Amino acid sequence: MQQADIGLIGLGVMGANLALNIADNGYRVAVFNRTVAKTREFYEEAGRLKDQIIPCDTLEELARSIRAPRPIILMVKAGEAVDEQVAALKPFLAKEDIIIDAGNANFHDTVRRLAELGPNDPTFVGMGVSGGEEGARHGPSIMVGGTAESYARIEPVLTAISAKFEGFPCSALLGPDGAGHFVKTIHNGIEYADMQMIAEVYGLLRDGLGLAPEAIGKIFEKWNTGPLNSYLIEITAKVLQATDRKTGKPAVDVILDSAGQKGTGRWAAIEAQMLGIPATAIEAAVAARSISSLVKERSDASAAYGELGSAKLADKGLAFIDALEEGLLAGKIAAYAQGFDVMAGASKEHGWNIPLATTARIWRAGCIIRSQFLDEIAAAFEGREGKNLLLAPAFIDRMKTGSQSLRRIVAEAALAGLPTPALSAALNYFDGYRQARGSANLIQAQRDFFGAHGFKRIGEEGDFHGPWSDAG
Ligand code: NBP
Repeated sequence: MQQADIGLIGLGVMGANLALNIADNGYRVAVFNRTVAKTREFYEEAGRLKDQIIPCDTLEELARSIRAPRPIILMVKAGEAVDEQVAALKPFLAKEDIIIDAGNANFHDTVRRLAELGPNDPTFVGMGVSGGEEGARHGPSIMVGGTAESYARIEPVLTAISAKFEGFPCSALLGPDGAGHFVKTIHNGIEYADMQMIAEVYGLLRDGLGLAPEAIGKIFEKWNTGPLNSYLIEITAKVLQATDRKTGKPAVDVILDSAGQKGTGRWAAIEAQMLGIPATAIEAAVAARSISSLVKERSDASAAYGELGSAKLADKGLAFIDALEEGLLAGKIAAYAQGFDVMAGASKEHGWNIPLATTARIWRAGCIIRSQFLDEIAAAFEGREGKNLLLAPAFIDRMKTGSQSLRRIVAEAALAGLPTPALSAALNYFDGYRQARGSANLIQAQRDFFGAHGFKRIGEEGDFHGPWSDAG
């Protein structure tokens, strides 16, 4: 039998769809799943693509079914499952083979896995994949970390299966070892912030303006034709206009207000903190999910405190809805500026050389945060890699007006007692970032007072101590 071009382990939601995508693009793919029955089921349901698929019951059979040197994609649960699969696979692989971990790995694990490989072990590539089930099947965004040689060998298949933005493939090598998984982590962090800000605006429209889901859905639908145009706004419009089959009520009204998280958003916030780079909108979004999970406590607190704000927005004019659109975009710009800054910082710290313009480019299609807006971000980073997005001329103009709307909606929401953690964080980041003289002079003085940490003086080199003992 003709051998496969590539192997894939893990036929869950993502793996099965990725395998079909590979087969659909004319490549022969050998597949293996821990639960063998799933492999058979997958193969039987592959329809016209069956000829391109080689189902394997063992890893040995999988290795034998792929033409050497073998590229093998791992699409299993992140964590121990990856270590187990790598260990189980190694005896059947050669030095020239490549194991590609396509799950949502923590980049520290990717770096460790690479370091653990011996001189005769296969190469390891850490590959972030975004786009969910649909993306995996018809074109995800693919963020690769590895050597240029490994990427050159897998590039044709990755280019073929990736999403395309105006013909441009959304797959790229973003740096060595953990760079691809790191970028995927930050992608997810930005996704958290984006989703949270959208949810906050929905909350203001629902609780502040008293609009029904369908009407809010129509507003998002309209926004999706403007500068906010994106996959997340598009699905939000659809979700808000969907009806629950069981009750006939709007679907969102029967869904518990408690959002889960698998950890990638939290990793993004942790990495930002570790690097000392502000990512407050991402952090706020992660914390908002944690607060959302406190269903019983929130209910108790609601009863204990009652309404402290007006609970309704004072400004109910149509202009306020326009301000929400512009403010949401401004919040989004600040959140993306943070995410890209974290990538620039990590790139420097780990010597990755992550190309930010390319990263924005491969997020324009296929992934969950895909949007036209990312095309503008890519253009903004062209020739000014590593600089904060808020200093890009095109974004300065936008933020000058957009921040005023963001300020207005955050202020109104605060007076109404309605939470906007991510939008507020974005606004405060923007205001802090553009303040030439902040208030940290006092922090320096306090630190020197209680810990003799010393401080820097304006316009003078060296460390100084304050006259605190004179102050009594
Ligand atoms: P699923 O839960 O649908 O599938 C998990 C797969 O991992 C199954 O094939 C399962 O095999 C296999 N597996 C597990 Br669980 N433990 C294993 C082990 N110890 N050894 C070997 N195989 C094991 O997950 P999924 O949604 O397809 O996600 C796969 C990866 O892709 C994860 O890292 C996830 O974070 C990432 N990801 C998911 C999405 C998404 O939208 N779902 C998007 C982007 C990335 P079994 O059939 O024997 O249980």
